Amino acid sequence: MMLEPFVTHEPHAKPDGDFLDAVLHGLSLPKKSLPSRFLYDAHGSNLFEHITELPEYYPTRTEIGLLKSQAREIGAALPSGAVVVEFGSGSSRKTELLLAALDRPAAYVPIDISAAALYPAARRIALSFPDVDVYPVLGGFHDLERMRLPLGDSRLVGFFPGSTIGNFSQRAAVEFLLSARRLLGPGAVFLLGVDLQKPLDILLPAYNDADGVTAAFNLNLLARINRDLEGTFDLDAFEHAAIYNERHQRIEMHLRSLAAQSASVAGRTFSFAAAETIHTENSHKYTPEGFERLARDGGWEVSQVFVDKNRFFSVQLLA
Ligand code: AVJ
Repeated sequence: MMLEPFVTHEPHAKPDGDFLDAVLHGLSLPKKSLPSRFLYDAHGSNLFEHITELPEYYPTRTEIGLLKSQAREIGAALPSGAVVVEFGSGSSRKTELLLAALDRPAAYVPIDISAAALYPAARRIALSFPDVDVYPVLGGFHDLERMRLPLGDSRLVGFFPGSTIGNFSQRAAVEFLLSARRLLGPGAVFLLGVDLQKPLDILLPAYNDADGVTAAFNLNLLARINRDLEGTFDLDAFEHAAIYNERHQRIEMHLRSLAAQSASVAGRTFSFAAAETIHTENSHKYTPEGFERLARDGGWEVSQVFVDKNRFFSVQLLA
């Protein structure tokens, strides 16, 4: 379709200049950790796409199943002529399902930090939904505060699928919800994918798949450090570990050192004891009550919850 409706905003997004700072900082902490957003370089994003197709990884297919099978109910709960604002839109794969469920959606505002993901996906949506105006916005979650939507409308529908909110700490999740509230305004609603607590025999294999794709995804972070930051990590000397932290009700991904060793990054050396880990990701699992509290702390009220028949995953409508 035409590119006329595309409005490109000044990119607030920092390039990967902060990768080095984050790695030097994270490896200097008494408990080593690295921010999970760095897992998603081009190679990591491909590996994650592969993860979403694994038999053990239930979240993506369950959420897509929900958006399809309950499309009528979801559509009925949302305003007609909606303006959909998606946070971290990536490939916008689930967006088509939401737009198809809505009554005459007016506009789509995908927000993503990766221009390479944002613009092709925005163009694809514009082509498949000729009546929807598409306004891609290049930016990250930290830019939300400074963003201004060019729409000033009361039919705003925020969209944040994938249970990405589960990767945030409690505090970051509350701050994100408050920012989204400020950006979208008091009349808006917000549709989020939220992963639910479930037995460990389902949960653990989802993050420890038999083919080792999740292991490759996790270890790619060290490969990326070697590639981009003159790192000297021996990839065979670390293993992927995913554990359930009962106290924090979350899956944690770690990279565990198989021996006492050291590795350097941009000329700085870090030592690792045998079995010491680098914490690389959290994926919180919620109870409906727990998420309700979180939403309230973030300035929203849960108005409707859509779940699959196994109660593995939820799509939550906040108002
Ligand atoms: C895309 C961040 C929601 O936490 O389940 C998948 C990322 N990490 N396997 C998740 C992930 C390991 C995924 N999120």
